Amino acid sequence: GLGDWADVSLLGIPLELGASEAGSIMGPAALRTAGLPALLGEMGYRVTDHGDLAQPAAVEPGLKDADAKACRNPGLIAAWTRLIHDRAYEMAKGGGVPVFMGGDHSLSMGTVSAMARHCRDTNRELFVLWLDAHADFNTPATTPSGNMHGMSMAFACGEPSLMPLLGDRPFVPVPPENVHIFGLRSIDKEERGAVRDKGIQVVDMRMIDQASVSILLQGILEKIEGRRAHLHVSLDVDFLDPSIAPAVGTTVPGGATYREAHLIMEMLHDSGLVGSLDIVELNPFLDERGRSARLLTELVTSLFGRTIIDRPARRIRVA
Ligand code: Z70
Ligand code: MN
Ligand code: MN
Ligand code: MN
Repeated sequence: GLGDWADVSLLGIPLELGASEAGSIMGPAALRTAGLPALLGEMGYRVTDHGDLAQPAAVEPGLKDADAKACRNPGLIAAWTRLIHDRAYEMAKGGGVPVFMGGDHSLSMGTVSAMARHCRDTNRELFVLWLDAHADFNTPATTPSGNMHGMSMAFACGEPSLMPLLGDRPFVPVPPENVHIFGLRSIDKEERGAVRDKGIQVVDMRMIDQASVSILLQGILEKIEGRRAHLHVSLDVDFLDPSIAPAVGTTVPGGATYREAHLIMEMLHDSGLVGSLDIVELNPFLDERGRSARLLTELVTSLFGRTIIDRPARRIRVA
């Protein structure tokens, strides 16, 4: 139920092997430098910082030969996925709200699968809000790049060719109708077909322009409200417009504005539904005087209840 004052568990995931551009390995350090743990502490949360995961050794990924060949770093991504899943699952069991500081978006294979497993244990429905310019719904058979950060949502929904990445851990898929991609503006041809065929819920940028983030997000939250639910938010930096968040490898023009992004975070806070958060694809090597890291930190404090003026208190649900 709703905790009086939730605990927050931070985990740094310095992973960049799922992307082609190096630098997101420094993401957790930049978020710490921007003050994320300290600010949450000052807001009154009990913050436990679990530090950064250490790079694991590659494992045999278990993919079919042709699939492994189509992917970059499959043995290391498999090792990371298992490590992240194990730690994320333990953090969820420990209570409080896990915040995963990436690292590229392939880390969500571990975090989302762990939240799905935790939700099965606790008899909750998992919903995923994927704030991203991309759908990340490629498979080894459809990827144009080989980059596994473009496959994490397909994995979380149970893409069969990717299942061996999780090794012997119990895999619990996210029902595709519980996945809301929000902010989509770049999708590959075959991804588009898969997203449609699977029944993934999509809010694209055109819809945002025509109907506003407020109305569209409210619709999603109303669907989830009143259920035994856990909402996992996966925030890809490229959801934001590159003019306000330049620290990202593949910039896509036409992203969310500063005000849209803050409003989303404020509405998510007030919903009381958020159970866990990924912050991914921050590449500090490409940042301008730390502004992207600082903006992300600000957005996270809005998600955790920072307001412009006093408002009736609502707390994040302890999932
Ligand atoms: C493309 C691919 C992607 C992020 C790029 C791009 C995927 N669909 N994801 N940047 N965060 O290569 O699969
Ligand atoms: Mn992404
Ligand atoms: Mn993206
Ligand atoms: Mn829980």
